[in-house]
Amino acid sequence: MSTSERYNAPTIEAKWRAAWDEADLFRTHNDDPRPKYYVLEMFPYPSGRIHMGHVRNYTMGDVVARYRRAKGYNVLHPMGWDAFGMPAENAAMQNNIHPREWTYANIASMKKQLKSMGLSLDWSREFATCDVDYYHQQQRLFLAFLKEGLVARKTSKVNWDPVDQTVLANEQVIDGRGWRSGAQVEQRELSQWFFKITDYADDLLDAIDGLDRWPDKVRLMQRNWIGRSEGLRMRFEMKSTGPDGSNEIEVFTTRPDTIFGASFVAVAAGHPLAQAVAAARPDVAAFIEETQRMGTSAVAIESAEKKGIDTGLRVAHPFLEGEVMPVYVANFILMEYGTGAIFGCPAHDQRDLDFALKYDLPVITVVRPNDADDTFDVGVEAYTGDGVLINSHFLNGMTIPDAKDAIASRLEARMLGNQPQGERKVNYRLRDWGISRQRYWGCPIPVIHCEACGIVPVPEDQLPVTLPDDVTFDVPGNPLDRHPTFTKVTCPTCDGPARRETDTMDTFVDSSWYFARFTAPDATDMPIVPDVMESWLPVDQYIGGVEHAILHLLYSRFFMRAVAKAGYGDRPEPFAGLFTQGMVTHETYKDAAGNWVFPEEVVLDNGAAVHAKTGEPITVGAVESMSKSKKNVVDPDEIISSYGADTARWFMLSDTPPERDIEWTDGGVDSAHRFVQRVWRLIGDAIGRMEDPGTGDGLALRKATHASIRAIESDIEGLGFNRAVARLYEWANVLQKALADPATPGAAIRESVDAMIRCFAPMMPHLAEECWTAIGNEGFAAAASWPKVDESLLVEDAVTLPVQVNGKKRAEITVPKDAAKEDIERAVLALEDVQRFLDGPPRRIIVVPHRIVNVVA
Ligand code: ANZ
Ligand code: ZN
Repeated sequence: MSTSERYNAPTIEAKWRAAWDEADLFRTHNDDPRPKYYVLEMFPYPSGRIHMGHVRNYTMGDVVARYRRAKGYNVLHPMGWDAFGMPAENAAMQNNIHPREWTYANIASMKKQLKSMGLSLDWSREFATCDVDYYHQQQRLFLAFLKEGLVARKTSKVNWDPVDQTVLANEQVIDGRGWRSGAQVEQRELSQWFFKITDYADDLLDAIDGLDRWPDKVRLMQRNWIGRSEGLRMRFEMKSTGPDGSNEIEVFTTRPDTIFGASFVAVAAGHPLAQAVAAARPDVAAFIEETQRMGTSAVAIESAEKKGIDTGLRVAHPFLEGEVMPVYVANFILMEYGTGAIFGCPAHDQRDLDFALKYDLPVITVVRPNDADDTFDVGVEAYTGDGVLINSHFLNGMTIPDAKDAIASRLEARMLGNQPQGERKVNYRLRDWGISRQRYWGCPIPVIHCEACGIVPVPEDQLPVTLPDDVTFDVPGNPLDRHPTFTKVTCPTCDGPARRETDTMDTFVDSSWYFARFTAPDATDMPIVPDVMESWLPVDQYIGGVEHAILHLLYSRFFMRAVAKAGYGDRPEPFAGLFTQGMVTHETYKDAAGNWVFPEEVVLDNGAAVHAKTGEPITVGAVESMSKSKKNVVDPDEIISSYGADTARWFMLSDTPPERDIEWTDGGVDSAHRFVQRVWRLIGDAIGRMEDPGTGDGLALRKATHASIRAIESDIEGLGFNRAVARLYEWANVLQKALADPATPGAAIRESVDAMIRCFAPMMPHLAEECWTAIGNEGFAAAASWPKVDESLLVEDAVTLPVQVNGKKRAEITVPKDAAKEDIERAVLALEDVQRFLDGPPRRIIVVPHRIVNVVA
């Protein structure tokens, strides 16, 4: 095919995808002797259609996969489906379609879409977590964990939605009501299954230090989630016996140094003492009810007004003879943390201060900043910084750590009743992982309840416990509960009648080991083949959304520790490298009536936005993450079928650093598409010149070629895709200039073109194949090696320019001496150190050749 024709992406792309499939190019073999590289993108939930977030995520992963393949690695790049979960059941309820049917139909259509992106995936390893084969193996893992003592059955308080008949997470309780049903949520005691992730709290925390290819923010989020705090458990003596018969209240504090600033004690609404007081005090009972209705999510607690009610009980101050403090029930104390009780020191804790101001409790400053004097007094803002103790008797003049130590030592040495009054204690915010869900569309928990024998694991030879097909969704609740035969079983131990567990597993369980299963997806006799898993893990590069920064990653880290304990291979850290990509954003549009309008329905009329059909004016709103509810979405299918996948991929990689949000604009897509066409023409022009002897040495072009290869490889390795893209624009300009010069020898042109195709192949793989064939190369560009850099050509011919933003030097950039202004501009804007100071496009860029670049933000 001649390159003088316009490049017809949709047709050409389909041809190459068929050719790759035909050649089975991306199938990975476990016994391949080359060094391994495992790149993985977080697998999608089969909602039905891919969105631009997927396109961005999978494009990045594909660039890495294709690059590493070219570098000689045996690359594992698999794909599957995170396929259990509520949406399938909702669809069943609303549309009367079986969750299985709905899910597999969605998988089929999304797979088609993913295929149209030209991703170099090993589809032979594909599975869905709702495949019986997968959840069978997951049941095996559950039983292995159970055997190892990593699973516990505990009763716990849960938020119960009486209409949907299901447990709700704290986040699903909004103003005391279920997020879906709107029903008043009840607190219920429920027996549930837990994975004992807290056994690994210290290990999970300590090992974060070793995750040096994870973003700092994610490591911090994990640390905070585990929330290790060193403190003191201390007991306050009550002045009179409580209605529950208690004579003391135990609190957990991380600031025992502030004890002389204590002015009250408070317990959680769920604390036994509060419950006992409520029995005789309707006002306390009403307060407790109100508090529990508010919901117990951290956000609800942080944002609610700090309120309490005096129980009338009093406790003695441990160091001030005769001093007593009131005991409150307060709405900001969590029952699930520490002991569910605190002492309040208003001067040094904002919540306590808000509370004290409301209820007129004393505020005694006991720590002053290092640079203040002893008259320091907090006003309406608690002082939580470093400092020196004041107003604190024997602690006066001490640092905070010394004072903490002094109080701990004294209380440890003093008896209250027959135990020391204080005990140093490490507390974790991390809770055991409750995995029970009262739902149908999940992995059945493989146990049986027998009156005589108790909990009996389903024997290995009776696995898998499969989900029955004949279920109904016409009434709320778990269909498994009311299934006539699923629940009725014979006890494997005593042969008596027994009942099958009807809870299914949290879908986070499914995604906690799929990356390990990809290494040997067809193993039927075990979930994970240890030596195969160990040969592939850790994943070298994991890419996904930051919304999974906590739970999914932490659960997976726990899981691999549990897997090791269960004897399935020792790779405690599943992800060596983690990258969290930014969102895809778009302008939002509203019509005169205030309804959201899709971008495709908006056209410009004399510069003003109007509705394409009705012509009525459209208000252009903020640029926000694409979301169905605001309709500011662009369908990947539309883009791919009209411009081709390479355009979509190129756009996703251009201009914006991958960790930042990228704004989807028509202009951006057009310019990506123009570049695809331009490369095609450029290669065509080059073909006509490749046999020319030329009169020059071609050295300038050769140097530019090799400098570009080196830059692009380091950009891709650092996941700086936008910088690699900028390099390719620059390179195309250099090549174009060289072509215009009749002195340039064909050999240098051939070298440059050949290398350029190899370098953009990871990003625009279809165009690469077409160009590859056009210049007469054999085989596939996708199977070609990365070009070798001739180091001797890398020296000189480059200048380093300082880059200023608003007059301040922020970066440096090295460019070819004869680089075009627009290339320098593009390269400068791609610099992270420049991006950081920009809030959108700059107002002006001034390039003074060979001297300096000035960006006006
Ligand atoms: C007295 C005190 C004085 C406190 C002071 C803080 C500042 P972290 O770091 O998160 O572990 N606390 C303890 N248990 C609680 C519960 N169940 N619900 C709500 N708050 C609770 O925080 C520990 C601190 O949080 C503890 O130290 C306690 O208040 C409070 F100037 O004790 B502190
Ligand atoms: Zn039995």
